[in-house]
Order: sequence, then C-alpha cells, then structure tokens
Amino acid sequence: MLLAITREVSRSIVHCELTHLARTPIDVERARLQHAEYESALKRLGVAVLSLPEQPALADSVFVEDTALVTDEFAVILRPGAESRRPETQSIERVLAPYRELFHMEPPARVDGGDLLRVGKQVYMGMSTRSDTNAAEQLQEILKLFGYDLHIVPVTGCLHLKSAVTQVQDDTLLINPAWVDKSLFPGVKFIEIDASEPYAANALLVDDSLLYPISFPRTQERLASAGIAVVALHADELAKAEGALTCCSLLLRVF
Ligand code: CIR
Repeated sequence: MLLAITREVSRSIVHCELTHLARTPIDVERARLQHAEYESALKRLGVAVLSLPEQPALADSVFVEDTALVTDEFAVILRPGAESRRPETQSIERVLAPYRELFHMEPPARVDGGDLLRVGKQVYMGMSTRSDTNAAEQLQEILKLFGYDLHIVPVTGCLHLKSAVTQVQDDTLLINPAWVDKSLFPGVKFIEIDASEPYAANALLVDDSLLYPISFPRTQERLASAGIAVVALHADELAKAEGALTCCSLLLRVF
C-alpha cells in the first residue's frame, strides 16, 4: 500500500519563502480547499493519506516533500536550504521513523527534497539556490550503500529541479528544457512542456496515475497525445507560494 504524508496548509503561508515569484496575496482558505482536493484525489487512487496538523509558525510546512528523501529501503532527513524551513524536518522524522531506516544530512549541507528526483535507482540532484555540493557528497555516501547512483544537474530559472522535470511514466520525464539540460538524463524519454506554460513540468506520479494541475491545458494535451491521461487538479493557490503538486506529499510504500 502507498502512504502519502501531507500537512495542512499553514495560516502563515502568506509569509512563505519566495525566490523567483513576486509576492501576491494568498487566500489561505482557497489554498486549503485545493489541498483537500489533492488529498481526496490521492485517497481515490487507493493511497492512505496521513494528514498532519497545521504548523501555524512554519509558513512553508505544507511542502513536506522538501524535508526528506524517501526510497523503498531508507529515508534521508534533509537540511532545507532556507533557514526558516529547517524546523519542518523534526515532525517528519518522527513520522518516518517507524517505516524506514533513517539517515541525516549534517550541517553545513543544504538540500530541499524538491531538488531530488528519483527514477528507479537513479537519483538526480538539482543544483539550485537551495542545494549544495556538500549535500551531494553526503547523499552519495548514503545512496551507494543501497546501490543508487547520484547525478548532479544544474538548474536555472526555477526554484527546484522538480519545478523543471518530473517523472510521468516508468521511462518518461516531463521537462522544461529552458530550465534544465535534457542531455544530463541519458537513456530517458521526454515529453516537453508547452513553452507558453513554463511551470507545467511538475506532475505527481502515483503508481500508474498522474496528478496534474488544471492550469496547463496545452501541456496536458501533449501528455494526452503521448497516451497519458491525468487526474486534473486545481493547484494555483499554492503555486503563488512557489509550490506544486510533488511538493505537497511524501509517498512511501508500506507493507
Ligand atoms: C519555498 O520557497 O521553500 C516554498 N515557498 C516553496 C517550496 C516548494 N517545494 C517544492 O517545490 N518541493
């Protein structure tokens, strides 16, 4: 069974970190409704959702993806690049402990989960403003214990690697080639986003189903042409906080 760890949108989301976007008003209630729609979609797919309570003092805590890398064998508690986000890892560590052997990123390493794209035993790490080579070195040591390979991928123009590229099928990535270099993913098939929808590369693959924002119809059309149907969701309110679909859950296979 798949378990999704999620967290209620914080009332302080209006004070979230922003890197590439200008601050615009965020409607907390609307963000919560869209987040509930996301959790319901996961449940309809048969995923067990562990919805953690709001953390009023941690503005970005809905974006649980950034706190940990979870694989089938182990999890790494990360050290998020933005200092304001570091306390978010504590509660996630407690939740993950019963399910996985835990490793920890040690200071001064910095890496957000949004910069870690895992495809089978290949882990691609985005070098964004949130991640550094110290984290890459520590991660490589952990990954090699379990037979995973780490690939370093520079990212420009967006917050995280997964703003620019995510997995949409076993062997296929959805990518914005303006933000990340396709040649750094050898042997992989790609679908390119429509250039008029730069934020369209973040999709959440849940077994064989794909959760996808309703706001990118042209890219959705490209997915359809490739035979990929999506579960379309409203996600534009949290997008104002520079968050997308993968950011709002940690998925792990449990028993
Ligand atoms: C941040 O800047 O950290 C948050 N406002 C957005 C984080 C989005 N997370 C993700 O893409 N994994």
